[in-house]
Amino acid sequence: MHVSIVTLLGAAALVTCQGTNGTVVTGKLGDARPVTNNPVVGEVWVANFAGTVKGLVTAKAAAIGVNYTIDVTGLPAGKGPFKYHVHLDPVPSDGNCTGTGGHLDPYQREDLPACNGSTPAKCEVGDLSGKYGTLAGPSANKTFNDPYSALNRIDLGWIGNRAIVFHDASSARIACANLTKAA
Ligand SMILES: *[C@@H]1O[C@H](CO)[C@@H](O)[C@H](O)[C@H]1NC(C)=O
Ligand SMILES: *[C@@H]1O[C@H](CO)[C@@H](O)[C@H](O)[C@H]1NC(C)=O
Ligand SMILES: *[C@@H]1O[C@H](CO)[C@@H](O)[C@H](O)[C@H]1NC(C)=O
Ligand SMILES: *[C@@H]1O[C@H](CO)[C@@H](O)[C@H](O)[C@H]1NC(C)=O
Ligand SMILES: *[C@@H]1O[C@H](CO)[C@@H](O)[C@H](O)[C@H]1NC(C)=O
Ligand SMILES: [Cu+2]
Repeated sequence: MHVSIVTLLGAAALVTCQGTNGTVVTGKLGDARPVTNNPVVGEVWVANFAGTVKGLVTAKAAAIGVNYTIDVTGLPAGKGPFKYHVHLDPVPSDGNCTGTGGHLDPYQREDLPACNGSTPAKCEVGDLSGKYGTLAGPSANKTFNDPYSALNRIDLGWIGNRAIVFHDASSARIACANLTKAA
């Protein structure tokens, strides 16, 4: 009995470690771990989009991870589906989205193979659209909980003072904004 359960768990672990092409997608530091140490549950951080893409991405500290709301208009017609991520670095003062660097990826999983949303712990922490779905546009109003994002700065999944970036279907960075603590 005990042995067969262990065998089953082992087999399940093997299956979930691999993408459909057989590539191991677990990060070098393992799978992302749920965040249960946010210091202030309910604390709100906001990325304010005021260009063609307009609106707010809100990140609220939850008991486990972060509750995000994507509430934007102006995603350009015909250019979707749109991706959205937490990128490592804040937006340079000139607004150049290239300056935000790559995705927040503290477990060192890297971009490829593509994230499969059915196993979100095996995705880059910052790959929010990979985990929770792309946006069709031209507007979006989407709320989801990401267990692996942190609003505790000592956690690997810390998202504060980084950037939220939207990409079009060609992966071009069409809009970006700093994620800062709401006043
Ligand atoms: C976060 O979202 C979950 C549902 O996904 C909800 O139960 C929880 O109350 C929310 N937490 C906060 C702080 O809003
Ligand atoms: C983003 O925040 C950084 C500081 O973290 C600041 O230097 C930069 O000017 C801000 N970018 C924009 C576009 O406001
Ligand atoms: C944006 O920043 C990147 C480097 O981060 C640079 O290569 C590129 O030339 C910049 N683009 C503009 C329009 O300034
Ligand atoms: C994602 O994982 C699920 C469950 O393992 C699998 O059925 C599905 O085919 C995968 N999707 C892709 C695009 O690989
Ligand atoms: C999203 O929903 C909120 C609350 O219902 C509403 O105030 C907001 O205008 C909606 N945004 C969009 C882009 O539809
Ligand atoms: Cu991105």
